[in-house]
Amino acid sequence: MYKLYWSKRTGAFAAETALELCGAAFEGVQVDHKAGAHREAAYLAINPAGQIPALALPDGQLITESAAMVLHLADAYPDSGYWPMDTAERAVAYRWLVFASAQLYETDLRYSYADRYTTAPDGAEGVRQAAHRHIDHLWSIVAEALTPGPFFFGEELTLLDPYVAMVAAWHYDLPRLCAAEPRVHALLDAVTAHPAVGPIWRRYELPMPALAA
Ligand SMILES: N[C@@H](CCC(=O)N[C@@H](CS)C(=O)NCC(=O)O)C(=O)O
Repeated sequence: MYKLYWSKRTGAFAAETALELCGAAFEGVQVDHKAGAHREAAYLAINPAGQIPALALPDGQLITESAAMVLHLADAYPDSGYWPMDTAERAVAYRWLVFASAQLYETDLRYSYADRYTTAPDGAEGVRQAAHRHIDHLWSIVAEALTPGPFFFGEELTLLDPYVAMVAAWHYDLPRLCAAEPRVHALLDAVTAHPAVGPIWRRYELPMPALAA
């Protein structure tokens, strides 16, 4: 059985959604993020980067990085129906999953933890504003790929969609993102309305796009 180290509103949502959609047996271990449990020695032994999520595989191997978890589950459950079978379509799915992890998620970290990205005593606000500007540019790139939508592969939900929707939900001004990028709004609506994904979304207390409109 898998063991997912998770906390509400974190990237663990993407891993848990992938576990559920693939039908993988798992147990969750809640890490008290707000209380700083992710910086304590017990958790640093699991993920030395002090970040959530972490995933223990059924053989005990620990992995970190939310995108790696999604790719592992796509690989371990090839018949789930939630990852493209076609090589060319997989290339597209890899592209946007890595874009979400390396660009969108990382830019979100720049405005969420701006003080980590500067040594200037008054530098954090500038880092935050630059990250806001950059993420809006990145979302305009994603919106082009969501054609016709609502998902990356039309009407077919893949493990990619909840991942990207999760990062959208962390936007510094979600109503503004939804207004500026209707296709991203449509992705959020479709992901949160999905019968298997919506309940996980609500349990992780991610904001509802309808409230943002
Ligand atoms: N690249 C990592 C990023 C993980 C990450 O930054 N998680 C955040 C929560 S969404 C976290 O643990 N932040 C706590 C901290 O950095 O102090 C991944 O995709 O798993």
